[in-house]
Amino acid sequence: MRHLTAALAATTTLVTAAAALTAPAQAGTAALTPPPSSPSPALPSPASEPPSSASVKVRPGTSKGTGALTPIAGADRLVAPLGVDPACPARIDIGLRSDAKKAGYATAAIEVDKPLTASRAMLTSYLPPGYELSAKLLVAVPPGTAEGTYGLRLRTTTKRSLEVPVEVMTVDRLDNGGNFALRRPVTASSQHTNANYPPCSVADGDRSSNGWAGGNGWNDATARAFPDTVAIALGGARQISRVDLYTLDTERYPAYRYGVRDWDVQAQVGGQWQTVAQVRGNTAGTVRSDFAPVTADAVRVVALASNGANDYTRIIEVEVR
Ligand SMILES: [Ca+2]
Repeated sequence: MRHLTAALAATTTLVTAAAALTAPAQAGTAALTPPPSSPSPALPSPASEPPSSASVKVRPGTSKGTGALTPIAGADRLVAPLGVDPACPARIDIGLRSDAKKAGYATAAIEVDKPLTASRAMLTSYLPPGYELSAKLLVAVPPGTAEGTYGLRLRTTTKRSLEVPVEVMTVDRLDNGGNFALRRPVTASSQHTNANYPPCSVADGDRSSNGWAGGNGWNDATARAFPDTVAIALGGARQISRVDLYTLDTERYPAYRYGVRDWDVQAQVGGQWQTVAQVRGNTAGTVRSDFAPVTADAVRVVALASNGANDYTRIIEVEVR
């Protein structure tokens, strides 16, 4: 069964990678995403796009001609917090670089120490010399996993391997950089039927809109109906005076059309929500709100209006200091 699953995964990957390589003038990192289309009210919501976490990207380069196939990772370690919403697992970019003389199939097996689980068991594609292949890998930490360091390994068919330590720790032990919201529990007024927009993604530590439709931002479920709310528990009473909101903002989906326009920032003080900041008429991707310090155990964003025709609330990240 395991063999069959791997074979199926490999087939799917080959098809997508082959499509990427034949796309004209699209050999860059965005090869697998559709070409940008001009923004118009008729555009479907980005919420209808497939998850980018499932895609494999191919990047051109120059082969050193050594014949080697080298496993690569986007970071030298991965921190995987314990007890977080399973809809927002730890993520890392993994890939393969080919220094072959000729094009061929590049394959790596992906192994992770139990009880952790990885979203794919294999990475494979037809790869020209000098090209790099990359994909997002999700690493899940089951409840009850002991804290500590676990191994994540990429093994190629040419016997090269790369080990990335996965550090499992409680949220309280994370280096949050002063952001009290990081990896804390998130609740939202609604959740899109597409599972790629989970509320927990607004506190996953990833501010980049490039992860949109890949599990890195919240899209509510009630188009043209406001308010929409997303609340983050802070893990205890914290003195706070600043909230940074990152709304959807990419070249294809700019904030002035797809981002949140009007919202209130509220802090829960002594069990009561109080408005500490208001933003109106926003067209930017990032907005910082400073306010007089309050001691709060939760923060919520009350979205009142969005820019653009689809009128969803789309939030990539909320940071609280
Ligand atoms: Ca995020």
